[in-house]
Amino acid sequence: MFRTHLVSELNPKLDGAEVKVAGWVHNIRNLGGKVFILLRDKSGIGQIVVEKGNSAYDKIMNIGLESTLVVNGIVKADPRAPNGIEVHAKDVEILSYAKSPLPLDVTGKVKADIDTRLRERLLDLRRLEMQAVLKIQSVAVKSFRETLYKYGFVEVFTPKIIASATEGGAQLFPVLYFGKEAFLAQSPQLYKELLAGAIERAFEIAPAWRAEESDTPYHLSEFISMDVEMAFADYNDIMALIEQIIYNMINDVRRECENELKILNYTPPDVKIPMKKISYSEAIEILKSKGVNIKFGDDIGTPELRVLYSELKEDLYFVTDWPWLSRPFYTKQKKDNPQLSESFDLIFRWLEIVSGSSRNHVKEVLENSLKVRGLNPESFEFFLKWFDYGMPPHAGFGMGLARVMLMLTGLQSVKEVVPFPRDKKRLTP
Ligand code: AMO
Repeated sequence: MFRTHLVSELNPKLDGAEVKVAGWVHNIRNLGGKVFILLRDKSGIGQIVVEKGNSAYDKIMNIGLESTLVVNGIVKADPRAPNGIEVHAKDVEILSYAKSPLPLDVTGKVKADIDTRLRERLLDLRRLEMQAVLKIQSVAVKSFRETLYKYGFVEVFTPKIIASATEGGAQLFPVLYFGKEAFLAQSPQLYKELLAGAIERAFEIAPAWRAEESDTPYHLSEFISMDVEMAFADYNDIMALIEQIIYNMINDVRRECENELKILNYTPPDVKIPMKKISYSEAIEILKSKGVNIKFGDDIGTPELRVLYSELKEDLYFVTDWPWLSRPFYTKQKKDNPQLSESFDLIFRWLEIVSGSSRNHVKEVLENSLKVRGLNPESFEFFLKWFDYGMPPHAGFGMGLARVMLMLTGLQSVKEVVPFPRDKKRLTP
C-alpha cells in the first residue's frame, strides 16, 4: 500500500496519528537542520518535514522537484503550515527521481508559451490548472451522457475507418486498408443516421479526424465529437434537446467543480432557456448593417461572429436556416424555401460549438442532393440502400468537446484543453 491518506484528507483531528502519503515533490526548502517538502498528490499539496538525523535527510536534501516519494510519518497540527497540518517524516522512500532542472515549472510561477507547454506536456498536465481542466471535462462528458440517458438515448460506437467522405472530401485522412484506400472518419454522420433508423435515439462520444490545414485556436486534426441522432424528430426538437444538455452541463460543472473553477478563476456563462435564435438571413442583414462585406451564401466565420456577438451580446445563441447548398448533402431543405435548410449552429460568443439539422429521409432527394454537390450516389450505396426500407424522418447534431471546453474553462485555444493535441505540426507527444 503506497498511502493511507491523500494529503487533502489530513486534518488537525489526526494530530499524533501515523500516516502514509505519496506524491510529487512540488517544492523543497532547507532551513537549518530541517527540510520542508511540499508534497503534491491528486488531491492537493501538503507539507512534510524531514529533520536532521533522519536517515532520509541526506538523500532528500538535494532531490529534484517532481521526484516521487512515499512518506511515513506523524501528523502534527501546526498553524504555520499550509492547511494547519504537517507530517513529520519517520521513513521516506524515493520511488522515482526527476532530473534537474525541469524543462517546465510545474508550480506555474514561471510562465511558458504554448509550444513549450505542449512539448513538455506531462509536466504541464501536472499543473493545478490543467488538472482542473481535465476534471471539468470529465464532469461535462458525464453530464452529457446523463442527460441523454434520461431522454432514452442509447450510447453507440460506429466504425472509424470508412469508405467515403461525409462532410466534404478535402479534409480526409487516407489510410491503407488491406491494399485499398480508406479514410479516418470525419464524423459518425451516416452511421448514426442508420442507427437512428433502428433504435431511434443514438449517441456517440468518439474521436473524429479532419486534415485541417490552417492553424487556428479552434481547429484540431483529431477531436472528440459528441454526436446525437434522433428519429421522428426535426431540428426544433434537437435544438430543445441541446438547450437541456448545455443547461445541465454548465450547472453540473458549476456544482461539482467549484474548486476547479476557482483555480481557473472563471465562471461559465448563465444559460437562459429558450436560447436566442436568429436566422442566417437575419444574421447576414445585421452584418451588412455593420459594414461587413458579406452576401447570402457566404459562410459566417469567426471574424463575422465576433461582429454579431458585439451586436447581440448573447453568450449562447442559435443561427438557424442556413443556405441549403452550404450544408452537407444529408441536410433537409426547408419546405417553404428550398434554398434554405432546416439547420442550425449553436454559437458560444463567437465560436461555433454545435452544428445540426433535420435530415433528408427520401432516397431520391438524397441522390439528387449528392449529384448537385458533385458527389457520386454510387459511392454512398451502403447508406442510401436503407432508405428503401422505412427510414423515419430524423435529425441530430455534432458537438465538439474541445470547443465546449473553452466555454466551460475560459481558456482560449482548443490545443490547451486537449491533453495531447494533434494538429499539422504535432504528432508527438
Ligand atoms: P461539423 O462539421 O460542423 O458538423 O462539426 C460538428 C462540431 O464539431 C466541432 N469541430 C471541430 N472541433 C475541433 N477541431 C475541428 N477541426 C473541428 N471540426 C468540427 C465543432 C462543430 O460544431 N455531421 C455534422 C454534425 C451533425 O449535423 O450531426 C458535423 O460533423 O464544434
